[in-house]
Amino acid sequence: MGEYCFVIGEESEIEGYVEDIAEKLGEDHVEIYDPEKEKSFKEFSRDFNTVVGLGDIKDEYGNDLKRMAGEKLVITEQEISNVPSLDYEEEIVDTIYEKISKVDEVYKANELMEKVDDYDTLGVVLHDSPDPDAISSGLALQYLAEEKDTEVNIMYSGSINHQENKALINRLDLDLRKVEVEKTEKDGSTVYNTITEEGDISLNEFDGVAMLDTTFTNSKIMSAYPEQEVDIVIDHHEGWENVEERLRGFKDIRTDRGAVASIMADYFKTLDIEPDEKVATSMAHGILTDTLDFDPNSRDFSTRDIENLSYLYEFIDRSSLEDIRKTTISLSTADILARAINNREKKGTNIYSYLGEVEDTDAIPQATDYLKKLEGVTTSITYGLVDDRIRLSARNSDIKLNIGKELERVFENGRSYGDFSCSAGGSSRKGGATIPLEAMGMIGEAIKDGSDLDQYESAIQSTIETMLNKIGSS
Ligand SMILES: [Mn+2]
Repeated sequence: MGEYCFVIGEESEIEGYVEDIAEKLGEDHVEIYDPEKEKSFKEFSRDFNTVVGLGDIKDEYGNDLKRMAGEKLVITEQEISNVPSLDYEEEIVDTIYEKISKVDEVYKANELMEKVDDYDTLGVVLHDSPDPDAISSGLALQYLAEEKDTEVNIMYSGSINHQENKALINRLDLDLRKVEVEKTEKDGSTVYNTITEEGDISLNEFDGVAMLDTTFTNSKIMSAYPEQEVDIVIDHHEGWENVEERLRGFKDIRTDRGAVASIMADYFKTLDIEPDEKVATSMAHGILTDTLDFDPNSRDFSTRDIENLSYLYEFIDRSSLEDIRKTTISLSTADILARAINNREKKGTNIYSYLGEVEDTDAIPQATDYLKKLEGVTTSITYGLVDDRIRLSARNSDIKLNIGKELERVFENGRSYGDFSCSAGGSSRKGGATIPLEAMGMIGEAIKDGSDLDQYESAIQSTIETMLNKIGSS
């Protein structure tokens, strides 16, 4: 099913550009209505988010076009007539594309607000040990939800250790709920309890559940609710395939974005709601952190992320943002960075490092960035043991290598892991993987039986390293 349905006016000059526009929008997302072949337009268009009418509305068919596309969107030839000349094909395609993608954002933003309006209370789950992007996106949703009198509770599990996160929370006095996930065996099956400092909490007590900046695999809270369906998902990560049955409402995944905070900024802009200083400052910090200050060697981001940052700058408190960003490295992070250096293994221009048990998960990507800076390194990978899983992060600047795809190949397709699924992926420049210990055969068995983890560390390390040695070998 396509997302966009195109209706093209008779003898329209725009027709010549349709193919290029469709390619830009992603051909899977576009279908063109053919009045000769198809069922009635009304029936045909029902399945689409966006109906785009393209053509000349001055001619007789123009009225039909308007009627057919209804309220949704009609782009007329007159509207693009200010494009200098029809020779500027690319410019015409871009103009039309921009109009179409913006209208989609209007729908998305309105759809989100309608969805939020359905609930009196909304539980918002962030990824474990949330980073500034996750935290600020939670705040942004909370702020937007106030418009609908919906109460938002922002929850996370793991810890907030990263120096910049602590500064963000303290300086802006943010209110997040830390949730401990306790695993117990009862009558042969696993039971999870989710507990906060104020007592037990259950996702079921909220009218709606949202996930921000996290997939199912990166949230311990969600793993405690394997049956839980989710009402609102906003994310920029891969990994949303094969979970459709758990999503029952609003879904906005934009993998070309550097930060979820940037998607949230789109909503503010589109809905014409101004963020307050606290929300805007956190969001700016979220975008800057997730894009590593727009470092083209490290992260993927789009020009929209930059536009959104400058939009947020109108509302931020500059001195707070400065304070948050110039905080020093915490001792626990420094310790992880030291381990990354000490345990490094160099294979050609690749560098790997096992970080041991890691509590401060934010330190893992920081360690990867750090190793990447070493002379002669094109690809850096660090991994650490976080509770019962290995968390791995990768950075790459070797243009011959797509590290996200390689991790996916090595850890997902190459698994012999029974029922336990690893998640792995990313882009050409950065990637990550989560590998449950249970997936690691003998090691998993032994650890489940309660054996001391220490004696398996070298086995874990060599297992992962064997996998990593396959990178770039296909
Ligand atoms: Mn993010």
